Amino acid sequence: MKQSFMTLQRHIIEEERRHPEATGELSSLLWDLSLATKVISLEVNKAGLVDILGFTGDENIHGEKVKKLDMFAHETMIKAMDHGGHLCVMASEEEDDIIHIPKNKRIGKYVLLFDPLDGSSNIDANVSIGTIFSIYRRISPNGTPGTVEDCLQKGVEQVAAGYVIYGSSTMMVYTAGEGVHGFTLDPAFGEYLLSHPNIKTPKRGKIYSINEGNYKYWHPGLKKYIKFLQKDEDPNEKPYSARYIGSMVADIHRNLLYGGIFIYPEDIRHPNGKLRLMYECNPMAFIVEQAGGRASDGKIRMLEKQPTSIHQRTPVYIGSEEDVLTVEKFLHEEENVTA
Ligand code: P6P
Repeated sequence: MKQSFMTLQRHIIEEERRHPEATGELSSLLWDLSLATKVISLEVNKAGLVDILGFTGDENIHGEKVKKLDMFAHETMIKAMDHGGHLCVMASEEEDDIIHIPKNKRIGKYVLLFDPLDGSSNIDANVSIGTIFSIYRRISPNGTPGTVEDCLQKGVEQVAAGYVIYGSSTMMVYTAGEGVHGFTLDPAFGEYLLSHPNIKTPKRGKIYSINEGNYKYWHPGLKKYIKFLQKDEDPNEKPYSARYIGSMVADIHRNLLYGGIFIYPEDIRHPNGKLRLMYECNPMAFIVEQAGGRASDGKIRMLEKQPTSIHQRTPVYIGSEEDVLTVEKFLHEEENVTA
């Protein structure tokens, strides 16, 4: 059935209409965000042409400094978001400290955390990468500058979260707590059009995504789980397929649509894994749960973890509900055995 011609803006307004108490601030915030991602998408999609377009190393044909793409994305997000009057504070993967709203700008009631360009090390290989964002209501007094505490709320307090994947097409996937919806950017006229309404992820998948190069560092329970997926013991059972792009947004987006599990575990070298809680795992967990999936650190529901620092890392097991429940069981049994 042909999708109705629904733009992201129209969709956000219709979602908002379902909440009479809504002031429209969240809608304008999401709208400003979508604008920033269109600018980033333009730059990401011409990155491969840098040498051809006359960029000489660190300067472009206008003599402007050519920035690393993730720094460009970081600065674009700040430029697009710091004057809309909807935010009291921001935090970015690219900035150690919290990012205050400029003094002469109105301070709003929301908090934005983001990874401006996750997976950017892949860009030279033309691999899909993405922007991830997470939005909270402030907890500090209205009208005052936002604080670190505003940025350290449990994931379950998020009011909206989403990602934009810059791949064969640019697509924004977001949730405001009422389902997950995907919009594909039509570059012809720069609109995000609803292409994946109300995304639901399969309860069990047939794909697992993990960097198997780290096998020797894994804990025994995880090793047993991966062998279980490879159906080592059951000659008649079809094994899961291994799919790992090495770009979190791309791996999770594929598993969201097809089903499956993405894992970046703790291991003997990194007790907290590699990925960040506040602007990678929590927003992805909100989205996956809203799509009927599950996300944890192997023990605790991801959205229930109490953050202690903006850039803290966490192990992450995320995707189809039954797959995540199964790996949690393997990890729990191993813990009991070794306890
Ligand atoms: P590894 C990309 O650098 C990233 O932050 C995520 O997007 C991705 O899932 C992960 O790291 C890949 O890490 O150690 O497997 O290369």
